[in-house]
Amino acid sequence: MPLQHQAARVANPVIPGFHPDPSVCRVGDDYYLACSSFEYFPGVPLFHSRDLVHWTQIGNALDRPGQLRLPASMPSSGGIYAPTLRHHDGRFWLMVTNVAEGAGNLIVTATDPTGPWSDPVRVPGVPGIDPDLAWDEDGTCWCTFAGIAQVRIDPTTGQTYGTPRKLWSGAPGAKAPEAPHLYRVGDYWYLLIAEGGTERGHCVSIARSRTPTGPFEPCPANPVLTHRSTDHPVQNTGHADLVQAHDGSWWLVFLGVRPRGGTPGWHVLGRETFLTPVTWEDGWPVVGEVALDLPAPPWPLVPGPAEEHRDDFGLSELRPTWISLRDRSAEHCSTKERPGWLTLRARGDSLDEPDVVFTGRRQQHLACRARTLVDPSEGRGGLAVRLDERHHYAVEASGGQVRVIARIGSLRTVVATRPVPEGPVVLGVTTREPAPPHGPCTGPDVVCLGVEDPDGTFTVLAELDGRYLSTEVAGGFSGRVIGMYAAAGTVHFDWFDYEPVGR
Ligand code: 6LW
Repeated sequence: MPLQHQAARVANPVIPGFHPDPSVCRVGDDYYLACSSFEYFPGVPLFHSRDLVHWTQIGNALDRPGQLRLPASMPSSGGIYAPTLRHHDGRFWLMVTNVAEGAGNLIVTATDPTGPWSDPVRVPGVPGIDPDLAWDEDGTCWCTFAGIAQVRIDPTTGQTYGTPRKLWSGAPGAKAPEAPHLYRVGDYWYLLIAEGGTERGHCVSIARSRTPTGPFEPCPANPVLTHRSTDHPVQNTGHADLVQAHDGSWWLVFLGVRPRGGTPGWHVLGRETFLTPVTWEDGWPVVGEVALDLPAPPWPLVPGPAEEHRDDFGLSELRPTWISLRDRSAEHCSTKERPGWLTLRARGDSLDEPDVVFTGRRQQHLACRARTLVDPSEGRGGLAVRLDERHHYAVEASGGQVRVIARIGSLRTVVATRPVPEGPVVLGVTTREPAPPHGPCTGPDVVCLGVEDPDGTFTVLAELDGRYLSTEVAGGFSGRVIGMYAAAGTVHFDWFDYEPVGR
């Protein structure tokens, strides 16, 4: 891999788009990171990096139906929450919660992080979300989870021993002590947590003890990271994980959001993964300033392979960046049925269904453009920007017509229609900044949906306010996903391309 000319500053978020709850570990000079995935299949995106700055998705830990079943009845923002990824004893360990009814906590392992990952081991004795795994010097394993409580565990069998004990709940009165990670650093065990809820009050706090089981002494400088009550462009900073780099320096990965527009501000890409350096003073970590352009780490940068903007669906397996709603059975989603095309077969008649057949990718840039060539001759379907089943914009084709549909809360409306020649048609969506003047009521962005004429001219059929596809409006934990769907019959897609517009 060629080394990039050393840049002075590098872009944050290091993993943009809907990639929350990052958990990171290092094996030699390689770094691995996992995120939450909620109602999408496959679950738990996994990334690799050689420099902590450039991350390439190498797979998804839960990529077989036997590992992950997400029932249609499960609401959006249910499903897979907050993994912990660790390397111990020659193996990768990933513990995560499936909040879908009857599922709970589970552990999967792999010797190669690109997979295969094992079938899940269930952990019924851990009654909370955000499970962490940490091993004592003698090999004893501790599972610490939201609350913050802890129980001894055999991670190979999922057996827990005794009842969970409360450890520390962060600042008195603060809501939602969660996202614990426990580490041995020097003479202390450090318990890193998030608190204040995952919204504007979110923060990161830490406590330490001589033993992994406490008692824990809170850091006098808590919270060690928060952007609450500031006008910093990165808000909701929290849910963090620490890693010591190969040169001995320390770094924090954490989630943050980029709200835009007037007041109260709307973030549309979900919670993203950021990086910042950490130093130690008097045995406590000091979190460096969070910047959208981060001072480059003091080692050669190693960019991964350039991201391919276009997918011609020529491979028998979909790339790991594609995610589908609830499941991805061959009957409903296939690149084999019509080689060189993605074939989606409908189940449910609109994007308003929680388990509509939808396969997409995370919107990772504030301004972007996506297009697809759809053949609707055997059905009805199109291109959508989806936040959840109650918040989405789509441009769809069938029967010689293209229509733009907006669903906002309980309102659904056809915003525009246009006749098109029968046969395959290119549908497109772009997101851009609102035109000036900007005021207190200006939204975060504008979502433009349209169609390309046979001569290649793109016609915008509707320009819609992006705030309605933001977390502040829709609620929940996810972010925008742009993708293809089938709402009736069988719909074929020849290619899909996505690219940032500007930076
Ligand atoms: C996650 C919790 C949180 O389990 O949000 O921001 C929840 N932190 O730790 C869902 O991502």
